[in-house]
This record gives sequence, structure tokens and C-alpha cells, in this order.
Amino acid sequence: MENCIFCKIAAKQIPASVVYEDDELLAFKDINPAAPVHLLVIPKRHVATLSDCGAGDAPLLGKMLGLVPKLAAEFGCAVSYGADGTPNGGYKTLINSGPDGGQEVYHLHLHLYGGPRPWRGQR
Ligand code: DGP
Repeated sequence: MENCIFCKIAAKQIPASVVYEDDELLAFKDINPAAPVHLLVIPKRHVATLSDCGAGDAPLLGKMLGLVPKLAAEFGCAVSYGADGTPNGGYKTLINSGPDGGQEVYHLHLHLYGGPRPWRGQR
């Protein structure tokens, strides 16, 4: 897509701090982090919003979601459990969709926020 900033990042036409890449997906650091860890996972193929995905996109969406725990572990924010089973650490995943969903960049992306709270705008 010609004027899509994330397509340009996927095509390496503009720089980004890339943390993961395969044939279908790219993950990179958000330019304006709202948490100590703030990554974006995108499909390389242009998809504007989650509402533009159909049943055929389920494998792609599953792959995006499946990447999250791997990145969380790599960036030190995986969920872990104490000896008594108490959960520790963790992260938030978010997909903003459309204007009412707060989407600013119209190329599907999944936010991964992690690290010790408070984060910007969150307790
Ligand atoms: P959203 O509101 O869900 O559309 O979030 C868009 C996010 O994309 C926002 O957190 C900032 C980030 N972003 C926008 N432009 C760039 C860019 O050029 N590079 C990087 N790394 N992140 C960007």
C-alpha cells in the first residue's frame, strides 16, 4: 500500500527497531512507547484493520497472537509462577480497530505492552 507507514517499515523503506521477522510477520519497537516494553506485531501484507480480516486470515491472526508469548519471554515480561502458584510478570496485548477503537495507523497491528507498572495512562 503506497502511503502506509507500516508497509514501508515492512519493505525496509523506513527504519524501525525490528525484533522479529519471518516471511509473513514483522515485530518492532513502538516509536512512542507507552510501557517499558512496547512492541508492535504486524503482517507484512497490507491489511487495514481487524475488520478487514476474514475466515481465511485465521492462520495469520493465530500466528500473530502466537508470537506474543515468545516476544514477552525474550523481553523479560512473560508470565511466571511462584512456588505457591502465584502469577508474576505479564503483559497486555491490544488491537485498536477503527476511529472509535483509537486506531491511528491503518495497517493491522497488535500492541504488546510489558514491564513493571505503572505504564502511561495505566495503573
Ligand atoms: P494505534 O493507535 O493502535 O494505531 O497505534 C499506532 C502505534 O504506532 C503508535 O503507538 C505509534 C506507532 N507508530 C506510528 N508510527 C510509527 C513509526 O513510524 N515507527 C514505529 N516504530 N512506530 C510507529
